[in-house]
Amino acid sequence: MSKDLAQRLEEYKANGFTVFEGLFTESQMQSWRTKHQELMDDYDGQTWFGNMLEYAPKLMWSPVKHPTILDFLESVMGPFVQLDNLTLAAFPTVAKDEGEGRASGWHRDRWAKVPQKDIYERPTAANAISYLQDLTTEYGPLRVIAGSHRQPITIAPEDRNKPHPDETLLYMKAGDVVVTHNYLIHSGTPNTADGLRYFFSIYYNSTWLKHTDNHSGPLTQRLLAEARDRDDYRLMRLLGVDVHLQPRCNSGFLSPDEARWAEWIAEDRAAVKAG
Ligand SMILES: O=C(O)CCC(=O)C(=O)O
Repeated sequence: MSKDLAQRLEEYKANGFTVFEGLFTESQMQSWRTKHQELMDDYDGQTWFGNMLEYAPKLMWSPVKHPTILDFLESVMGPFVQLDNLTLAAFPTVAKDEGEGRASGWHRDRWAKVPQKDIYERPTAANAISYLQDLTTEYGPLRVIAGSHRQPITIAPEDRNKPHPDETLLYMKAGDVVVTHNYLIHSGTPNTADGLRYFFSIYYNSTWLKHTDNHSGPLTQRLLAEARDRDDYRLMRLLGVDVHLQPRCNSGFLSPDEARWAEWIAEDRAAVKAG
């Protein structure tokens, strides 16, 4: 494991998130904004779109299989990473007196639970979130409660839209990607800027869970067939096919998990056919 990856892992275990700066390019982001505009036009102003891989495989496959994200996630979750859902959304502007000084809504993410005290567990899911504009005060920072992925913190319903005393505000730049642990408590901030606040979420979960997006569409299946042709098990897993699941999930568990994962990751890499 490279030093950088090991440091990130440590940071992620301690805080429940890590930020990769500048992972997506302006031209990628422009193509995603354009696609979002087309979808909004086609679907009566709808602003929230899941299943984006099927809607736009040519634009979306490259961020979903981004090696930096996948290498990190495999170090965190083991080689058991699938795409749960791919969401491109835009939060419209709200009036300043409605939005200022508020959180959009504190929550943990899909497939989480309230953690036990002081215990780090590997995530069952992880969100790779990016924004297609800089998050200024007006566009609304991401709020996180660092360390809440390993504390049984709860928030009363009446406080779920209020700033939290232990929050950290992340003013991410366009193209930065924050990878969060699904037990991490976080919230957006209402958008009081002039333009749409674009939110792009690549949500991964463990291959033994169900996935939320439908990976059976013809365009997604084409990506799966290409991965199969090359014996690219990592890319097949993303799309819901984990041919090693049974032996790897019944390995006896007498060697350290991370050492076993590293062996399996190396085996998967060696199996990929050039092409
Ligand atoms: O709006 C944001 O910045 C975060 C949104 C979010 O966490 C979510 O929709 O799960």
